[in-house]
Amino acid sequence: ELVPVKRALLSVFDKTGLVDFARALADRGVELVSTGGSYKALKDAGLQVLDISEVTGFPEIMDGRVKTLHPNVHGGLLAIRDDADHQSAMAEHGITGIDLFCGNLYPFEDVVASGADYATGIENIDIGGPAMTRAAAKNHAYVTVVTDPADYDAVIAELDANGGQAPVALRKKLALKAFARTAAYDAAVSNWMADQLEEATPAHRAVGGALAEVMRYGENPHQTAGFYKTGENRPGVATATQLQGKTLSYNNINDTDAAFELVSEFDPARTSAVAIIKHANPCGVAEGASLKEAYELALRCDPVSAFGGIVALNKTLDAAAAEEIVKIFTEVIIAPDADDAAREIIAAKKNLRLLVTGGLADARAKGLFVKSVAGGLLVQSRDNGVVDDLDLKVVTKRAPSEQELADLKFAFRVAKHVKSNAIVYARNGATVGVGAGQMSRVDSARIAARKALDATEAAGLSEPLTKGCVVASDAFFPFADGLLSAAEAGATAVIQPGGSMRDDDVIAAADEAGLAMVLTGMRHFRH
Ligand code: 93A
Repeated sequence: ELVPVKRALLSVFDKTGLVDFARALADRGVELVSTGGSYKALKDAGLQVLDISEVTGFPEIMDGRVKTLHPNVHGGLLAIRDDADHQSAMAEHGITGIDLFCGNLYPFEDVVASGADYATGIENIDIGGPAMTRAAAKNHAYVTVVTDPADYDAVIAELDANGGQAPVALRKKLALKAFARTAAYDAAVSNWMADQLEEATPAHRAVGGALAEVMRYGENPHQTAGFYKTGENRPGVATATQLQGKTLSYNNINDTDAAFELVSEFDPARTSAVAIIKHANPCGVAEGASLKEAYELALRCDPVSAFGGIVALNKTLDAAAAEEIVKIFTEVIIAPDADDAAREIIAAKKNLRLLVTGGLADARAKGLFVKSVAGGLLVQSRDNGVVDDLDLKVVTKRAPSEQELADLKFAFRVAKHVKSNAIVYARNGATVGVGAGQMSRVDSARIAARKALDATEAAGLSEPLTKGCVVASDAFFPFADGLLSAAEAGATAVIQPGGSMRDDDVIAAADEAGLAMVLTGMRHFRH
């Protein structure tokens, strides 16, 4: 159950805490072995340490590509200590057992996220590190593998609590963490390689990731759940830093992702934008001259649903917006960053989670979307279609005005993120009614109109918010009815993919109602 730790091999890229950890090991009589840069750091700190080349009897070659890939290293990590054959192999070849491996890898994910070129990406694929990590993790019956500086103190504490020996529970737990790390690392390498290929398809990509967190429960309390991270270093809910608040639940993560992906569609150089999400659907999205204004307009769309929602912003959260947001109960705020004044305002709400991502998601990024079905996984490429890139065709007698066109694009951008059937009413860069997730498009249109009336009433306006609004549909109108119900509500312009057998009828009905209609040629189903 307990194994002594006599020799440790340390080979880390991230040298955080290395010297203190190594010193603590040395103080407990552990012999230290280390590689190039790590060796130097330890030597400089005055520790007694053996260079890896003295273990391998081989110099570091090929710019460091081969420094630890040697039987003396891997034999020392993999030997079954109480197996006679393994013992004699060690004796015959002069292999000394390595009882603790401390390593972290070349920062491949960070390097490719910073836009490194192909050759730099390739050079940052660590080979020796994962090999040692996996060897040590496989042989956790005898070896302790430490892959995270955050665990250094706990490892020393465990050794002290067990007379300098490593307990089996610790070794197992750390081995699991080590395999999760190498799995995520290889997934990141695989996904980056796939991104480099023009024709990347799911077949080229690593599906899945490493378990990063076990959650209290899933979508419902009787379901178990975990958060798996692919290791892709893109701004979003999986890589965000949580500055405060309770831990995120399964539903929080799902909704926060939907919120941030949506708000990331709005270029911060052009506009301030806010999305409020409930149950993965937007209940209000708006652009504004400031985040505060955008938030107020987004909230106006459906103030009842916004209660307990998720708020995503496309720019650094400022105090003015923060002050508005904390006025009602909100579960999560996610933004590229938050300034000090805003952080202070949010800090007064202890439970409110604040996440910062360091940037926006790239709406055009390739990626995978995975969904499970009984006995299988459905995998498709991410919906990275952006309305700005589409060839919009005016099909009605009347062309949309400039303001209508801006609103049409806005509405279609939002509709992409609404569960099908999606109908979005928008006016002056703000949603005024969202119809989501209905089995018939005409029902979604009616619900959107109904919600716009509610919002009008809640805002105490005399003129309906739908007057002069535009309408977006995520897929074609199969009949004119949905479109006419939108016109009846006050819409003057329509954006939809087109492609129905009855497009001609729908266009004729639009003309008759004096609507301007634009076809995108791209559908945004989201089921
Ligand atoms: O280039 S490698 O794949 N070849 C190796 O043999 C090797 N051994 C350790 N990279 C290798 N490493 C990595 O070097 C470790 O995973 C760690 O990230 C880094 C430590 O190097 P140094 O101690 O010289 O700073």
